[in-house]
Amino acid sequence: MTGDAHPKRFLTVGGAQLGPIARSESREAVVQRLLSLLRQAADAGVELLVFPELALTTFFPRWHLTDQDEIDSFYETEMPSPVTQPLFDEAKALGIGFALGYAELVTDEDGTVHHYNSMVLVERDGSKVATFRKVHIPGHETNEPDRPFQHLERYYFEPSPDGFGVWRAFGGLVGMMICNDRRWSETYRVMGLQGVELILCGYNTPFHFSPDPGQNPLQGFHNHLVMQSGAYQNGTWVVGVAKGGVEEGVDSLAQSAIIAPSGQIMAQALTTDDELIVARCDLDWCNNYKDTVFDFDHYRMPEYYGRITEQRGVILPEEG
Ligand code: ING
Repeated sequence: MTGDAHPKRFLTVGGAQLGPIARSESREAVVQRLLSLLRQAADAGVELLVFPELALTTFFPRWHLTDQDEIDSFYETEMPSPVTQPLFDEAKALGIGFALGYAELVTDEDGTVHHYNSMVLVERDGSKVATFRKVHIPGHETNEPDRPFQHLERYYFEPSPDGFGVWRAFGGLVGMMICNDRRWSETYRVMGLQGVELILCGYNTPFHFSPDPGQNPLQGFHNHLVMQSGAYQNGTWVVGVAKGGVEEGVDSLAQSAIIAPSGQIMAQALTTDDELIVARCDLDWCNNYKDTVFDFDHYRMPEYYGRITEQRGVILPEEG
């Protein structure tokens, strides 16, 4: 048979899972770990490598810090900076694109300072595709000393001003989400309605969930449940990459995974440390779902979905 008139769009994707980053660990030392994973990825033929959320420092929202200089020390004011430039340089030299989660401090034109939980996407030629900012900010706003550790993301970060985008890159349609975003079905659908074929996600997920510790043993199940369902219901690949292990005394979920549009897990981390996972992603496989069971234009009924955008919380039915 002659060559296929429409060659399949394969993209070899890597997840660069990180083990713990100590509070005292320098960015230089962390960048060396990222470079090691990048080189492993190059040897494995990876074209796009995904790093976790807040991949340059320890997960500092676990503490209630009050010294502004110390707080600001966890944010990046430029990306790349002299410290992260080596990662950008080596990735470009190797022809590997990457997504990197970091705490972003940005000052806008009128001098307002913003603090975002961000992820930058860089193409294989070293060009910046986009910077995504986390939309769903979990945890709490003020110190709760009764907790074994804090989860003060709502004290340290403001939500994205942009929402969820999808970009033409890596020969396909690529979107991003960060950690808690992955738990909300709207995250996937908003990108699904833009035709997304590959969603990149980083996460830091402590096993202990103070509001309901009964969920603790289910963290791994919930992690894969939401990403597998989001992938299947929108016919997209999903790459979820952890910073896991016991970081500053807090045991955090690893189990990074690369998930196919069918919802099947194609690759999964075995350890709770720095570990590369790889999958050869057939981006055209997305259409097996987008053109059939989830043919949105043919089957969706948005006339009945109004509550999803009109309401934030629950409105109960009238009392009988
Ligand atoms: N971490 C957690 C996450 O969504 C969390 C917060 C944990 C929420 C467990 C609910 C249950 O995975 C971040 N960084 O969002």
